[in-house]
Amino acid sequence: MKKLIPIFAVLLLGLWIGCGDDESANGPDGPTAIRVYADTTVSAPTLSSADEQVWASVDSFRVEVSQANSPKLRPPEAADVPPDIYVQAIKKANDLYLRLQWSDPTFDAYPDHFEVETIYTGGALPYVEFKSEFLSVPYEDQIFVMFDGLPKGGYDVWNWRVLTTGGAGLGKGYSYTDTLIGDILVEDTLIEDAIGTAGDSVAIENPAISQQPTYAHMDTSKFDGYILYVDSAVHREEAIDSIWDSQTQDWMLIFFPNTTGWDIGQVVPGWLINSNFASMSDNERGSRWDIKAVSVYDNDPAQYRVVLCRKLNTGFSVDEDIDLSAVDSVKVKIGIYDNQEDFKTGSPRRGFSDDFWIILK
Ligand SMILES: [Ca+2]
Ligand SMILES: [Ca+2]
Repeated sequence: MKKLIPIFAVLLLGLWIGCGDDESANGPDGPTAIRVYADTTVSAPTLSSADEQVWASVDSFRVEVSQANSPKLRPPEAADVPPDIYVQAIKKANDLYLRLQWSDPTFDAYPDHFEVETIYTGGALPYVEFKSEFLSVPYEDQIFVMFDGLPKGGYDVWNWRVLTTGGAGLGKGYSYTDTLIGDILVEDTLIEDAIGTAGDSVAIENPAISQQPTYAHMDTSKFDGYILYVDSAVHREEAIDSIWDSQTQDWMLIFFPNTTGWDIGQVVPGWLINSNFASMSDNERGSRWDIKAVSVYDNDPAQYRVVLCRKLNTGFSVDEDIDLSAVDSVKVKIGIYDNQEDFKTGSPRRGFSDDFWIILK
């Protein structure tokens, strides 16, 4: 009986693709359009992992990525971006789930960070001095999923970044409008969606004082993760231990720069991540943080797998969020950024996918 299940699933899918081909005027606009069919038959992902079993039975669609796609680089540069991205979609109840899979040779999750530069010993307590890497290193790995067709023109954008949104289990909402001459981008605006009642404190910069981090993980040198959660952080003026100094006959407070075990070059993250946002209500998160996310980075092969989920209709202003419950299909493109920041003019390490359609009904 078990063997019959995949066959049945394939038959069902075939029937359903057949239905999809009878698209109305609202649907795909040509024979070459890439169509990503949102599976409505499987159960809803729980977002416990980017590799949940439910995705194994959902068709994966290959979409090409190129620097030649709009918005183009300004001026044109040779792009070193993955040639493609694989897209899966599930529509369930009021939610759209996208699973995106693309190659990236480097896990870049340390935008703006601190590194151990000098370790002083010989005093009553050791002392570790850091240097900040706020300008010399670029940014982080990120993607932009752009839904074409906002009521006033432009795109509804889901932006996922490996640390400053993904660390909190979220993607960030924007709207984007562009002005093209021919197909060359001359002007554009990327505007953050409105915040909710909880504000915007998903990722807060770890303040640098004379290049020293204000916060480190409470495990100090033992911490080797890339996400420093607010709840696990300790302030540099917050004592984490004390020892009896027999010379001064007094207690000496120990702060994180006085702890042992640090290595030269060891990293302290430059951002504090608020882990509470993903469990907040819609109104607390607001339109800006209405996308939930779960991700994994694998080294072999080097690739990201990211699942994003947002309500088809968030109920927030239609100026900010496209209402996907009202359409049969939606035109989408995806920007892939390998450790890059600049959305508008781009760089050699960013490219956009071909346009493709997600078929929702
Ligand atoms: Ca990368
Ligand atoms: Ca939004």
